[in-house]
Amino acid sequence: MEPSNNTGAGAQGSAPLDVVIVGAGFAGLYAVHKYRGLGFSLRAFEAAPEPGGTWWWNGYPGARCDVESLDYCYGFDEGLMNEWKWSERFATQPEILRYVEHVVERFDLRRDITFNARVTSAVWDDAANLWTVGTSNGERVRTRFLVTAAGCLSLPNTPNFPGLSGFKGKWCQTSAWPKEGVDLRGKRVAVIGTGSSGIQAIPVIAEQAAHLTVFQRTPQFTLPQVNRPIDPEYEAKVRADYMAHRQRNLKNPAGTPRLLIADSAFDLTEEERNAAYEKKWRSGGAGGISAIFGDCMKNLAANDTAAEFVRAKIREIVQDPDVAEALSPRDYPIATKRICIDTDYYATFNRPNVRLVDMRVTPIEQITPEGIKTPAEEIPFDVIVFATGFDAVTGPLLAMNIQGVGGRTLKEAWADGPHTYLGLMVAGFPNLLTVTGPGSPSILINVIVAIEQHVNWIGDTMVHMREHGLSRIETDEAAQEAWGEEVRDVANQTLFPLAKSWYNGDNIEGKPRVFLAYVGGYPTYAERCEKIAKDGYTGFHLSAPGHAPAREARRTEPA
Ligand code: NA7
Repeated sequence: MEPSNNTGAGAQGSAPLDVVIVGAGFAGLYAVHKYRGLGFSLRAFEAAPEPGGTWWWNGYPGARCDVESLDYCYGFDEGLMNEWKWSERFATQPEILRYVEHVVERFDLRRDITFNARVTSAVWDDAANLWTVGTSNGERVRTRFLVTAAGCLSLPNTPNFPGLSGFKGKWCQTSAWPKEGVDLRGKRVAVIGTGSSGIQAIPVIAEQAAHLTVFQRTPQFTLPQVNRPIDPEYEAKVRADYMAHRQRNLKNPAGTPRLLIADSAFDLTEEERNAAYEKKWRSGGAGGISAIFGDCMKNLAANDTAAEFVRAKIREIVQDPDVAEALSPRDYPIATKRICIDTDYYATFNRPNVRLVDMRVTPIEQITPEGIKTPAEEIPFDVIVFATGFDAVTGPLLAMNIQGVGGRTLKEAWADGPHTYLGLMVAGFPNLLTVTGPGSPSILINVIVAIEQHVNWIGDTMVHMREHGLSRIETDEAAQEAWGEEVRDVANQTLFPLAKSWYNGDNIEGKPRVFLAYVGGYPTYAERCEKIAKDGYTGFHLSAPGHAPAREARRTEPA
């Protein structure tokens, strides 16, 4: 691991930095590249020893992206797009990390990143108009702008089952998978949790373990991923004009290729509709069964046609009708919990070494030294795998101990749930810019598209401020309340609020129930951000309170 060339920059007694970036995942890496290229002095801090963010931590068996490789990559540099070749339709976690490493090398990003350094505090100094950022390795640096790129799914939902500390076997989490790996061969393994991570891991673990028991609290809808080596014909078509492909995607709500075939599921006969679902089921790809018809996420009856199609598939695949029924979601509309895509998930329950425990019938009472106890039995295990997800979107921001104007903490400001303007700023926290923050499209779209738009918008804003001698940007309560209402309104026009889901914060005890993302789609959101900037930053206040103007632009184009 290369040390940061930048160690010590921004420390007390030296000139403050222009920007501190929190995180070196996809968002942080692009921010380092972009802002360096714009001539800002900067440092990034990353908790992990290597770049990659959530992809670095989530190394569980079967970890794989659920957006197609040709789309789940940066679009800011045509050379990078053209030179990197993906091997599979959906990249594995190791291949994504190889891509990340390539990007880091290509743009020489390592020198501005300090690894093994978690940001543990950020305190706003209203007189100096600066943030002081503290890290777990004991550094204190001052910076004009604080840009959080800490990821939406990066703070694990740590299991707190009674008795866990006394468990004599090994336990681990998909979200922090041991780098040395976990030998599951011949072991009695439990997996708790059946979200995307559990659903990807379960079929792979079933092949390794002597016996696998899956503890399911809520059944999930999942569709076949139909992963395969990249189709050379499709790849050639995309690569013939990769940038144009990317631009076309940006016109679609999710920032990925368009799947819509009709405004309503009822525009087609039942036979035609099921044929469309069947085609989607067979062709695989991102979980877009909900994107085929325009009313799937708005009309319960339309949604149920897709849900019932998948339930029929479960009955067809799973041999034991009781297990099939236990695996069939019935109490929330399809895709209102993040839809999963899998390789042989439902079929895995036909294996003789796999068993499903329905926690709605027999919940986990406690972990014992030997295994897991339910009201019906105690099951012995050698390994327990927690695939219990994340404190999504707000968790990583709140964990940083951010203190804004007057010492008010972000925790206090968000006691009743997150309040932001555009998911980018919070009233009372000047010069704090949150990449893919709550209230932005983030988790509902191809997140790399969301990241690039935010990083670019923030970069343009910092340049605008520099050019106009401005050093402080903030939003106000009125702007963020209006935005919050809009985010709520668009969510309430959909079926999303009907599910108990991490989208609403339901998975974390005590977390206020707020829909965490903007459902209005990428194009509407991005246009709004552009218009706001063009109109003179409506809803933001830009000023230069008692400070020398920011430095003149130093344009150093990246290599
Ligand atoms: P998810 O989707 O939040 O899934 C977590 C799973 O763990 C889900 O099935 C939960 O059940 C279950 N869970 C959580 N806490 C418990 C407890 N205490 N007991 C039993 N079961 C529990 O996280 P993933 O990591 O799978 O995926 C997150 C995202 O990463 C995914 O959407 C993709 O975008 C990539 P629940 O449904 O809450 O009843």
